[in-house]
Amino acid sequence: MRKIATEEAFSIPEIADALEEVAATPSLDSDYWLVDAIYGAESKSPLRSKLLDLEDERLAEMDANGVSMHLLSLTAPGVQMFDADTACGLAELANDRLAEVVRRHPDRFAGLATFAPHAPRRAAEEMARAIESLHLNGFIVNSHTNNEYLDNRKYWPILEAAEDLDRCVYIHPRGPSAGLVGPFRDYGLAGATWGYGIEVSTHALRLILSGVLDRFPRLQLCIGHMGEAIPFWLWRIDNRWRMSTVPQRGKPLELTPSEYFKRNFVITTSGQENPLALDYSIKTLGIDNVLWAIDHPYQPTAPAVSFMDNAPVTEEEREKLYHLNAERVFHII
Ligand code: 1DF
Ligand code: MN
Repeated sequence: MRKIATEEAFSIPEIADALEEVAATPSLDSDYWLVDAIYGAESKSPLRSKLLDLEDERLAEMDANGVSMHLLSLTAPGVQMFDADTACGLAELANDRLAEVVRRHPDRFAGLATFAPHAPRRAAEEMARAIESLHLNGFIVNSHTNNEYLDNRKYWPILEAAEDLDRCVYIHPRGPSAGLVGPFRDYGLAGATWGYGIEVSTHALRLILSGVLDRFPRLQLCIGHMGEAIPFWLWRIDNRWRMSTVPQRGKPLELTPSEYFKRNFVITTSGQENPLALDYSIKTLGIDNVLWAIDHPYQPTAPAVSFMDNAPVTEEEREKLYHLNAERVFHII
């Protein structure tokens, strides 16, 4: 069975070096800890070289585990901690390199293009180039940029480009934004344990509740980690949205929150290998809305494969989870 993993991280030397510069100046940004741990001068983490490796150990590990393809994306926080000009240049470089490796291994790699949200017009141009000239498969964005979210009108050119190009935007985690991060600063909460999911689920709900999805009804979005807990919460979101003591603000919505979630979002299983959560998500969202992912190199490959090999689904459903849904959503041939 073809196995396409859909949240697989990579980097390029120029961006790793630029993040080493970021690590050299301690800051209050909630991604500083991660950047320092991976790219800091003192770092002994193997992650930097695993992120830079595409054609050696990565392909060998894919082969050893029967993984057909990585849908590659520039690792978090992408270019979103750099100033806008630097970010645009590095995004273009990363997309060029990504397209080259996909061209060398079209059956093993596909790619999500990156862009600099803080330069929205140039981002939209780069998005068009990434699809029309580089033939990449969609987009990745690492949640907030300078503590702002994509529902903000200044980012609408990005949403418009994704909708016009008919390509999905994967909203990947980064640490919580400045206004959200307070209580996450202790105990390592800002990372993947909890903060990443709260950051992305908040972002997704901003897109839903702002009415932006009435303006861009065909926008396709993807979130990882079994939907960042949103599937589990949908009933209550619908219920309280309708009846909340705290009034809804702004334009009335055309659909209920769960209807937007089912219409505009798909989820992946990155780093969530709980069969009950998978079963629940499939029953809540439908089998066509769930895609397999590993989250290489942050999660090991073998357990992600055995999780999906042993998932309590029919073989027809497993085909959808492992590759048919990814082929449809990300235009993978
Ligand atoms: C971690 C997790 C790092 C995920 C990631 O990229 C990442 C982590 C910097 O645990 O440090 O993509 N993740 O998606 O859960
Ligand atoms: Mn990830």
